[in-house]
Amino acid sequence: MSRVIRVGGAQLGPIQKADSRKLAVDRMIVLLDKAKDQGCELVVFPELALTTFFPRWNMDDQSEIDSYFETEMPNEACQPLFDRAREHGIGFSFGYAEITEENGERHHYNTSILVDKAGNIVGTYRKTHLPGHGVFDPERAFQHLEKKYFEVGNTGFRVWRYMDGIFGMCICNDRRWPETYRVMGLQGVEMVLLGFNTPTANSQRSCEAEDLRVFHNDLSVQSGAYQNGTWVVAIAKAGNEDGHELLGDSTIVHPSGQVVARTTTLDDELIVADCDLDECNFFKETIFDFDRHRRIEHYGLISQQTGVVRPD
Ligand code: ING
Repeated sequence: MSRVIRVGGAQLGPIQKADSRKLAVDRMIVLLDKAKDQGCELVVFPELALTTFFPRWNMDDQSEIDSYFETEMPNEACQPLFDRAREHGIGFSFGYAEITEENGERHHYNTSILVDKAGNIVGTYRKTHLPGHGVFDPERAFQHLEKKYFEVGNTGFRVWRYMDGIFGMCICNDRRWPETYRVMGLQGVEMVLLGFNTPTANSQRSCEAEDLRVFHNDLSVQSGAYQNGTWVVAIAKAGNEDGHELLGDSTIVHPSGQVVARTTTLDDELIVADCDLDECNFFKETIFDFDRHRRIEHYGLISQQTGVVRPD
């Protein structure tokens, strides 16, 4: 038996600070139509897909900061995307900046949602690993203020039964941390959907070459896929946003760790792959049969200790 899903990775090119959400959604709909034409059932969009990557800008006025966030989903700007996806019978995921009220308090998260073919939001994930810094850093070539604008997510790494499989989500920097995939792997995840906005330059090491960024991007998602016997769909917002370059290199990765599809531009670009969820089984039942091979009695430090404690 095979459980093949034709998956589309919908990379977005740059979104400028001055661009409207409508422009972003219109571009997403064009990619959705292309995905329909190619028979896709599921489309994965990037992190913060509705706006520019605003954590690169230092802002102190909360109303200016909040202007990049959505207070409800779907909302007027996004409804056309939900409508077109439902017309096409396509499920999708995308990332956005979320303001939510919890116990009378407003919270700000870097969020991704999973939407089914009928247009229902079946899963919400809020970014756990927030990279960068929480206050303006004059030493950096450019800012990366995710710790200033977002709270650490309160969902953890969940999975959902969806489209005949077990699906999970994470966001951008999460993909660099093995714990991200392992927690989902321990829940049987068969496809991890993630978006990213990754600067091609290292704000703290200007000499770092772009190909090292590509290498680290591939290394992170390929190892996550292989070590947990899961597909990984990792989709960028790419290109030059107001003078700041974002990495492309969107990929669809097989449970073997092999890349089966990769973008070649820094613009709106759809990659497509037929992903058989049953391809996960061999890896989950042999080399990464967690129940047979893992030795949790030796893993305690991973969840008991945050930073490094060196021997005297
Ligand atoms: N962006 C980057 C990412 O993790 C980063 C931040 C880049 C951290 C390179 C470390 C090295 O891909 C987001 N949005 O997390």
